[in-house]
Amino acid sequence: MKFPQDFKWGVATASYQIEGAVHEDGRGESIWDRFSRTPGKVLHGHTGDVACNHYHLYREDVALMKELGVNSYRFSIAWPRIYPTGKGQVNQRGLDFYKRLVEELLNSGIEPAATLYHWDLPQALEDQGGWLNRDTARYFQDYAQTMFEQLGDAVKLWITLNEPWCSAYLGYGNGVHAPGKSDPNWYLYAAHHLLLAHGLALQAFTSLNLPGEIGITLNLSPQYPASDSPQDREAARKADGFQNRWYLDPLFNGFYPQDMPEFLSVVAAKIQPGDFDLISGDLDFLGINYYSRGVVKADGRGGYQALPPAGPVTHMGWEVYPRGLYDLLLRLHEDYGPIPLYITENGAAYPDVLEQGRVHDPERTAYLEQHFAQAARAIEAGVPLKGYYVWSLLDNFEWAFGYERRFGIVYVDFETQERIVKDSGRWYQSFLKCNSKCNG
Ligand code: IFM
Repeated sequence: MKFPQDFKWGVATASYQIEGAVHEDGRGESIWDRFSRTPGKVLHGHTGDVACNHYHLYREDVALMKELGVNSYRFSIAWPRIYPTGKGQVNQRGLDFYKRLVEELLNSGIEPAATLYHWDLPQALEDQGGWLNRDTARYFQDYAQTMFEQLGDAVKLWITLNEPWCSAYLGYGNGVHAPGKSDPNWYLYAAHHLLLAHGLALQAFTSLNLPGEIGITLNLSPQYPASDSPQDREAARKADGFQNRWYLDPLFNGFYPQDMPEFLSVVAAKIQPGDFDLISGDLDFLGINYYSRGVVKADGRGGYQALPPAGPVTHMGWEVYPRGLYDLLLRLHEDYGPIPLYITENGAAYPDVLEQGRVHDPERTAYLEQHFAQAARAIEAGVPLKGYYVWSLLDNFEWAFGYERRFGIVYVDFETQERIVKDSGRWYQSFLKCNSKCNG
């Protein structure tokens, strides 16, 4: 596998999934604190109260990254640590945590890549409507501006939002995620305000003339027709519109997909003049979270139906389909490029067990190796792929599944907080060593 010399190889995490320390140093309540404490919302009633205790163990975790040999680390900043109620007075102690983390990374030769929003909205803003309220986008711009001013010299890679589809659809469309609201119209309103928040953050970044780069991360999944019939192809087009184009088109073209009239008529109520100029502001890169594909067929009523996975699946029930990554990268390059691309997440959950101090996870190693190979093929085909972040460094709080789904290349014993590098982590380590020898 050939990768460019300056390729970023990293691991990724997110604040609520690993930090714990939810009551410390003035952090405010987030929607995930509230949601995870609501009975029946998270498997086994798990919460992020302690998670991986990364807030206290971040030095050890950075040392682990150094040992693995990654050159970049994608983490997210918890908005309620910076602004406990989402706005107003900055909480210096919260800010200091990220300054310490960034310093530790830089001293270890690891480049920080910061995501501003990975789903932990301050609960106080949710109490005023959350992402259904247009003002939230303005508060996000203020928070983003604070972070750019405070960390803009040290952090050179910024991601505004992680997976707005999830925040909007799972949070406001079907209620599986915080804040647990469910209404199809609310989904579209929330998505529009999230995109607007992204655009406003981009505007703040540009106005500061900072040295770094800024982008957004989308969870993208190629949608294949179950057959070659015109009906199934049309079904795949619709699924692609819902999953992918509803975000890609406004970001790159400045308008929502015109072939989705039923969505357009709903969202129209929330669009104001100038919104698309902000949303389609110049991106330095696009971040892609790729886990699996979809295969769909026509449902006979003008809609589509997803087929069950045809191949092997991970513990999440997601089909392992490495070829989908190649197809996706080429498609993005053709339809929306040229734009530098990063794989900001890719990885797999398996029901790992600790046996005599080791975790043998050959499926995860195979998953990563096969996906790396598809990324290398895409680069060979001319796609400007600049980096790859494995999800995740640590086993962590997998949202509605609590701690039951393990994505880490490092095993976490949640009783003792001991970290044990899995076989897949060792494999990644030797891949990186070999890669820097062969391509460095
Ligand atoms: O754990 C999540 C992450 O927070 C966002 N992307 C998908 C991962 C696995 O579900």
